[in-house]
Amino acid sequence: MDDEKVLCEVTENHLNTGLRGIPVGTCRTSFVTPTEGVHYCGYPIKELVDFSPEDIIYLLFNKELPTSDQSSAFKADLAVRGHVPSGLTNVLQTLPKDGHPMDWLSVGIQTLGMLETTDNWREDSLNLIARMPRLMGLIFRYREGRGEDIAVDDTSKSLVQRFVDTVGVDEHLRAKMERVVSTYLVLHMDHGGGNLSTFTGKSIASGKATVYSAIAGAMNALSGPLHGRANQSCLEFVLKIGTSDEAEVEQFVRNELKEGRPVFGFGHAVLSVEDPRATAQFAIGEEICPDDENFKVIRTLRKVAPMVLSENKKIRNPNANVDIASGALLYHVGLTDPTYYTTFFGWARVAGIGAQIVDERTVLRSGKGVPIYRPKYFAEGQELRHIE
Ligand code: HAX
Repeated sequence: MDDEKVLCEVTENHLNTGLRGIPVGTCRTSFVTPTEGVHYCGYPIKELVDFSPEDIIYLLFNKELPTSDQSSAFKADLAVRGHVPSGLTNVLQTLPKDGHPMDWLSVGIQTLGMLETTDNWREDSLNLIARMPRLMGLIFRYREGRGEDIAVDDTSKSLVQRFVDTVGVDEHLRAKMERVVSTYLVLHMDHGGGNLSTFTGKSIASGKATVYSAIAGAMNALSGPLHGRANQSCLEFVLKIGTSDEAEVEQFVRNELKEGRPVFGFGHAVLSVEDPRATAQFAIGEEICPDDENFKVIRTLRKVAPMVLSENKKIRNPNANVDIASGALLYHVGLTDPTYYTTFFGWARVAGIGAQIVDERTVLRSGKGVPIYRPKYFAEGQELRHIE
């Protein structure tokens, strides 16, 4: 006990600060550094951009990249697991069409759990990952009243192809949509252990609720405007700007700041440079849609906003973050309703959160698992009382 390393002196000032900076555990899947951003199992994200989502899921679960044979076998395994039980559609067709897609996602995941749970952490995580593309596509179809005309499952296809088949796409956009969604998934799969949705998911799982309940809860956490919904706000912000003229964009940014509103797509809690995930998405945009109107807006924003933001010394990082470009790319490939964007974030995170749940439940503490979460709260504004 005596030579145990002190990681953090907890003082009164730490109370009611959302556990900020308080060490709570270890994470085996990813970490974030100020200069290279997120790393998955040690690899900086910029080195992983061109891998398939399946290979990155393999990495998060096995802590090493697959060989070519392992990659094929894992893809085939996920494809076989991909069939969703038919009861799912009965539930989806009863949901309110104007409900937020994140609420549909959470209900969809919870429903999948009610229809089939194995109570094996890894099996359930992989089954859910395999069923996400179909669930995602069905959410679009049922929410938009296109439920009847649903493409059939083809178990030989990739995760992204199954989503694209289900949601439906103009054939001329198919290849671009597959590329954009595939990269989106890879870039968003994991982001350390302490972000709100991941922490929520692990916390629910620590009470031995099912993977489905834990991840449905994580999706609810992700749906907040301070967390995952920033990517929806970001594209709405880009649409509001509506010009790529440098002077007009600069004026717009200055005005947003003057009005006390955030300049979406810029700034980061950990990074001190442009997020490599933004850099990767800008590179794809320059390749597939350099003349797209929204892309032109974000290209100008990327040039102008850091200049304006850096005039304010309290802003630690004035550079582009991950949310700046994803909306413009999704919009370009035909996914034009920003209210869906956080569901893609959620879809990606199912892999990272699932892998972290498996680690916390079956690997950490020599396989015993992390006990049920129970941080300490002090009483405030309460005295000891008795009924007279
Ligand atoms: N626009 C306006 N103000 C900003 C800003 C921005 N882009 N970035 C930072 N600030 C402000 C902060 O609100 C904070 O103000 P107060 O002192 O009044 O609270 C001050 O500058 C210092 O902030 P910081 O220390 O540089 O950064 P934080 O860790 O507090 O915040 C945020 C990081 C990402 C929340 C912040 O940069 C922001 O609000 N950005 C705009 C919204 C956005 O793009 N969100 C998506 C984040 C994506 C992400 O992190 N993914 O992982």
